[in-house]
Amino acid sequence: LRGGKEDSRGALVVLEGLDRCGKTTQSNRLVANLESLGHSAELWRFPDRTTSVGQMISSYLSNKSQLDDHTIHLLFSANRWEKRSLMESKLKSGITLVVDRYSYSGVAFSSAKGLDIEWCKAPEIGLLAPDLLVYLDIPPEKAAERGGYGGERYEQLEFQKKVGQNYQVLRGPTWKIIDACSPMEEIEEQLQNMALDCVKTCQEGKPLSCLWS
Ligand code: DGP
Ligand code: NA
Ligand code: NA
Repeated sequence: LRGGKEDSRGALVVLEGLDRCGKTTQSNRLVANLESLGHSAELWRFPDRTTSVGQMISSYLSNKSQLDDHTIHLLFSANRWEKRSLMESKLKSGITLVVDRYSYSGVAFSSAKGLDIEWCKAPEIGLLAPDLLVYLDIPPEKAAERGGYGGERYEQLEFQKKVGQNYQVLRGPTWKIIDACSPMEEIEEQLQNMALDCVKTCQEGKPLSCLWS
């Protein structure tokens, strides 16, 4: 059957936000909810620490290695590029991908160190653009109160404040904002409704596009 649901693609759904905004919990729930409604869905996250590039990133984040700010920026980007073709083939096979962090983290975190924002965006050009980008909005002070940070390199209030400002600079009209201080069940429901709309649009033939669009 051509032109029907059988050959429709999956949606690329990205969740962004400060550390401790609840992204990881919500992306897990979203995948479970989509699957229980009969959609094929997978949870992805960046950085993907399982690859060799990902292991360099993980070592840097846990302060076991030091790297120049530009170098680590390009490694984070390379980590997304090494998954790009798999990402495209999964989407084309009809699987919806729920991605915990993506290029927007790349730019917001690296530019918080003072790197030029356009320079930060450049290596992300050509990666797949999300069909839905959800920002879980939390004041940095509130995020810091949530059981404390885990002690990785960027998990400090002053740094997270800068990251939050950079997300504001990046924010475009297509971003969907959810108040991350709402009850968890409400966030889950809002996110599910947004994702279901998006999955439908993709099934109906919305083409894949690339960053930065
Ligand atoms: P997570 O595994 O989601 O806790 O992410 C690890 C940390 O790395 C978190 O503080 C956010 C940050 N991060 C994620 N992606 C990027 C990126 O592309 N570039 C930079 N500089 N930092 C990132
Ligand atoms: Na973290
Ligand atoms: Na996370």
